[in-house]
Amino acid sequence: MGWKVSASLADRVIAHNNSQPRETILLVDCRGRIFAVLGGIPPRAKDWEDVIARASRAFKTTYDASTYAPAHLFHRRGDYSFRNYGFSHGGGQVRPSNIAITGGKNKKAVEHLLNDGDMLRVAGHTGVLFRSFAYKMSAEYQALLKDLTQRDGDLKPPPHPNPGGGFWAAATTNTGPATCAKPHKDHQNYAPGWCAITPFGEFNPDQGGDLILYEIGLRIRFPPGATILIPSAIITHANLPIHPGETRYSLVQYTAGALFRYKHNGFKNDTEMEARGKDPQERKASIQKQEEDRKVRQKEGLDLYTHYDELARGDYKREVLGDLSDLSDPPSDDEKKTQ
Ligand SMILES: O=C(O)CCC(=O)C(=O)O
Ligand SMILES: [Fe+2]
Repeated sequence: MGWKVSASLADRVIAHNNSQPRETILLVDCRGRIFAVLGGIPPRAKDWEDVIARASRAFKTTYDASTYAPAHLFHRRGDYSFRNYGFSHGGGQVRPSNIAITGGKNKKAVEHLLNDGDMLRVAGHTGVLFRSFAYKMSAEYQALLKDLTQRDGDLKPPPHPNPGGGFWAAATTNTGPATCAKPHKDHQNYAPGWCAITPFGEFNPDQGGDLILYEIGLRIRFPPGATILIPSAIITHANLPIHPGETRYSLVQYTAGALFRYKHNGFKNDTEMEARGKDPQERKASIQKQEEDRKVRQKEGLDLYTHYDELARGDYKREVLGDLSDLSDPPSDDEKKTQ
């Protein structure tokens, strides 16, 4: 493998966690916002090991049945095969569209993988984690998916166990066979949003495959079947290499930031917005407004994270406590009586 973790980063490793993958670990920032979740495996699913073993075989079958262009074998994120499925926006497109897949056999193979019953259970579990620990954010994702698919019936997100119940507009199937990502950010993803990463395959998680989060200096043990949700557009992440002969695959569920912008622009792309009004002054004002809007939206984006205080008080939907920006304690029962 062509990279390694620098000594200075290794020094900053403060967690080698998930040794009990049935536990969920929340990463909380200095303002109490839950900005990432080490979701582990579903605590009550006794058969999860079998689910993941079968899904891992389905990844191998998909890899064997597919052909890959060089760009899907050697790329910014590493030297391993991958295929994206779902819909996205950008690259000068007028409106969102399904991600093109070259070759009928390749399309069938990836569709077969994502529709596999065990993969659907994984998709269901990741959705539960998203909903539980970032309810407002997950609701935005779900609303976006609904709005876009209702406007354009041709758009097909990855399958979900409850039809119409999914969150992410696209999925990357990293078919390896030795998926080890180099340090990167997925800058096209919605910036504050979460992507969900689940590894599969036959590798020893005590000796490789760990997920490194650079800016926060964490190395996280990442066994097959565990799920981690991170803002992958803003945190540089990578995997430790695995041993020769081992296999590692992963499923990454994500939504492109351009889809949120398209909705925010009233279902228009950025270029259409900028072109509004032929008068140069008008156009300049429109672009400036868009920039200002973007800053407001960045702040609004951060507000979509659940605060740990809210969760600790049972308010996972962030509806009971309202604005917690001053982080003060809620009034006690006695105080409430005198108010
Ligand atoms: O497989 C992983 O753990 C990470 C994969 C990843 O970051 C990606 O595909 O963008
Ligand atoms: Fe990534």
